[in-house]
Amino acid sequence: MIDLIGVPFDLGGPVLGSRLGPAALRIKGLSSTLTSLGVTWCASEDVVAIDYDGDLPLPTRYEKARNYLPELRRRVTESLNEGRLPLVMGGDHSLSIGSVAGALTQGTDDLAVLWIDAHMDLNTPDTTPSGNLHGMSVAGFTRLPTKDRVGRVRSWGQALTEAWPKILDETLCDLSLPKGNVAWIGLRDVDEGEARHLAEMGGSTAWTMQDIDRVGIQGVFSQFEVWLQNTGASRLWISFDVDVLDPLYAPGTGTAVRGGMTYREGHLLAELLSQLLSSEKSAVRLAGLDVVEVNPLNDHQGETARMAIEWVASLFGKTIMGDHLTSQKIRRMGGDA
Ligand SMILES: [Mn+2]
Repeated sequence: MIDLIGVPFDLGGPVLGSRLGPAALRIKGLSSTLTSLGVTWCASEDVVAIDYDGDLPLPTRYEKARNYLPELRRRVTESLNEGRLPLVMGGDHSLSIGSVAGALTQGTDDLAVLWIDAHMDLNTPDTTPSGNLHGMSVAGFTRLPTKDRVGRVRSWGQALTEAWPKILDETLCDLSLPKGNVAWIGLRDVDEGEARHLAEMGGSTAWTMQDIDRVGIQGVFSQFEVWLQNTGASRLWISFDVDVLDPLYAPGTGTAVRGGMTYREGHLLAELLSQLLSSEKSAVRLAGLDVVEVNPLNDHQGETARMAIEWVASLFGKTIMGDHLTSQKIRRMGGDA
């Protein structure tokens, strides 16, 4: 049973509109797609209300994030305690501080996070060029330390310096993900500070678009499987930012970067994950899933929301032939399946 948890919050990023992401995913048929795959689901109320118009200054945005993130952790925890699988619909990527915090309540060392994104989201208050929380999520749930003073020239510096530890303390309590348990796939827009931070992330590993160009998704995935096994993790949280796809396929997002995955590369990744996480040979199971940064205001006729739903369907086992057709085909070929 999947819990669909909506997070209509977009104040973690510079471009507003992903607050409409959960609505777009619902309208384009996320739940009916799950039903068609035989997956049962349970709709839950949105974690946060859209109780503001337009834009808000960064200090107010931090306060708003501080309010909703502990509530998201509570919802995800509740879902996992009930033995269900949380599917968190964003909203911007800052929500992962809350969703991963929820997964951490079930154990820390046995959890790994797969960050499928054009961006690392590994800035700390002293390295972020913009002050936007959606670029700091991984640094947040791994509790990466802030080393330097935040530059005084930045108007939001003081507010972020004060808000950041409060956000983390109130959302994560004393939990954090082991620094070696993060894998990135699809990177192509990395800040200087984030690249430096990777060296402090233990065995965490990043596969960029160049790696995908060189060895293909299949090659990257094989390396990821070895990495995952070496972490010793038995639960995988997948955080899927739609901007990992090229803007040709996913224009409806806030921080689109060209040179991304093709539609088929994205699907092959989902299909390989599906096989791994459902295989009897694998000890790793899916802990939960974020689908973030769908921004209907930048979209063309809902195609990004539709792409995200199709990606989720592949992750949950949809194949081109379908299991039924596949076994028919094997029988036709003389096999006895
Ligand atoms: Mn991103």
